[in-house]
Amino acid sequence: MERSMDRGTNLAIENAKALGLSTVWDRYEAQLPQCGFGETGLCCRNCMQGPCRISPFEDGPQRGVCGADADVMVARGLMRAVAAGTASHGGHAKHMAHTLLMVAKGQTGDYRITDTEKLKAVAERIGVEVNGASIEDIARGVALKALEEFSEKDSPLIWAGTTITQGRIERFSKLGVIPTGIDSVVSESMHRSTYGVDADPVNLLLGTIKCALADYASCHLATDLADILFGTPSPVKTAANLGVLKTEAVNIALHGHNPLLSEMIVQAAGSDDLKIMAREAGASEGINLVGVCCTGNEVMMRHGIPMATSSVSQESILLTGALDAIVVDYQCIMPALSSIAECLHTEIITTMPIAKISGAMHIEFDEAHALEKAREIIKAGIEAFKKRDPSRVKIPDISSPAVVGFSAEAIINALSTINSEDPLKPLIDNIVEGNIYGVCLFAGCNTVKIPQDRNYIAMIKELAKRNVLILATGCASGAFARHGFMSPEAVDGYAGEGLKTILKAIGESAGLGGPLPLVLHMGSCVDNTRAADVAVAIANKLGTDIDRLPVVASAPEPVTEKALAIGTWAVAAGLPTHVGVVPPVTGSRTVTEVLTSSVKELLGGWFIVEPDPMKAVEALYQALTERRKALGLKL
Ligand code: BF8
Repeated sequence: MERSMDRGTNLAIENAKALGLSTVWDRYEAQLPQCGFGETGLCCRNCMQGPCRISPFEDGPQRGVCGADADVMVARGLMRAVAAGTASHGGHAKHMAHTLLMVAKGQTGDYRITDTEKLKAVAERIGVEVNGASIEDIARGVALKALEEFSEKDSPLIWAGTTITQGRIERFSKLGVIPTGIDSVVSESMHRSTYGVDADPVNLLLGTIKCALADYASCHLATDLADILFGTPSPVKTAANLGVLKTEAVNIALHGHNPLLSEMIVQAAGSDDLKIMAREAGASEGINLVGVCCTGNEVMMRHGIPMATSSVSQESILLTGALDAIVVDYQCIMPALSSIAECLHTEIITTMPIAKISGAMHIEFDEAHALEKAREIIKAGIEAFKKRDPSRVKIPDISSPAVVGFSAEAIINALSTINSEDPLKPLIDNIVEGNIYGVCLFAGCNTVKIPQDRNYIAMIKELAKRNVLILATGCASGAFARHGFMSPEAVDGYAGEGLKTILKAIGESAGLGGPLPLVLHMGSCVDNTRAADVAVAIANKLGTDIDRLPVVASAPEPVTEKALAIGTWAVAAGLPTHVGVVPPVTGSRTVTEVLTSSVKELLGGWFIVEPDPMKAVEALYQALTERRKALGLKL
């Protein structure tokens, strides 16, 4: 099977072969055929009487040792996956909240409140007194409220309750799925899915939705606090693909998720003494930072740091032989990086006590001395540069220009240049008229199970041609950026006439000197909530709910438990949500039926499971058409 649609990645794979190194694709092939029980969710290791497997054939065992049937087994497995995803986003959000509190208390001099307007807006939204209060007091109030979100309270999560429509709140209340604590719902999910607790698949699925709503709150919280600390993104020009590495520079990749680390490295890399140190080491172009995965998205949209690669192809950046250090925090970091680095000069630098990798250098990050730690990391990169073997350097000369950084605020700002009184009006009018047939949010990862980027490329070409406005986050952004879809130039090549006209009109009126890019980059995976904010604003303005809007979501190449959590809250938010890889649920007819069909009655959204990208486009387009018809919009 073809491994990637990306030339840069394929060249790096060839380098791996030449060096006798294996990559994610080789390891995947070594695993084939993968276990059919695991693939369908029919394997349980929740107790030591197992592992149990349920036979897909009638004459085999239909229950595990405890008596759990296929439905219970699959529903419990899904709940645990969503809980793991929620724990990850929750951990990220909590880390931000602790740091904001440190800033408010003056316990760290390296972070500061960058966006005071956003701080005040969030404070007002969540009920923290703003009038007459100092910035530090407001920050303290916001941080404390944020930290309260994690344990069990007697009221709904504020970051969910204050950011969604009234209609959603009513639906969720009716179903009893409103979460009252982020960590507590993760803990509840682990409890109810353990041996001998919840054995009703539908009840388990409702619990899974409750957990996913806590995931939504964590993501929103993480985004809000990142904007407060580091600034709300606005459009910035950058580039993507392996060609952003430089032969004559110390190349340091920022990989992982939380901008608390990557922002400090960006700041430290600007210091003159470190730049001089890099030059003295022989790097005439100084220090070159590049991004990988979601923290790459964070620094790309705030500083224009180029994106080298993402998720499934993360090894490729080492295989160029030109990467001197890769600094990581947590999530989506392949342990394999360390074995590749063993054969090259690259320093893998772990920074978090919960995320060490054998063989890697560990420089423990500490928010109280963040800049000092960041400088230490950069110095380690400079030292590694000295060991680089120039004969091994093979940087593919491939990169695409991109314009990124479309936060909800940036979109509203751009729209307000057309109508300052009522910024959403031009967007809504164009949706009504059909210039924009609908909106599709692309999110999620790249998977080894699909030639990298294949689904993204196929789907965007078709949807853009049909005038669907495309938003993207996470590794979906990486895919589009690599292939040039995040550039204004792509508009002429791929957008349908209606979409082209509106992207040009907004881009020019907003002073971008050309159209908006074909894909609006909204950030990292936690930033999926930025897209939700836009949908909520439109729904509220129209006095309707999200499940009636012509808005859909797609994760065409999903991988992680986090992606499952996000997909589940997208469905709960009312969005028809496509996944291009079959999740491990097909062993249960009940679970599959609920998620792909009957959940529609309850929440308005549903999962569209479709590995074929063109069929997925048809299904999403049909969902948009149904909603346009129901609203009486032009077809
Ligand atoms: O949180 S898209 S592979 S990097 S999980 Fe991971 Fe998937 Fe990429 Fe960001 Ni999101």
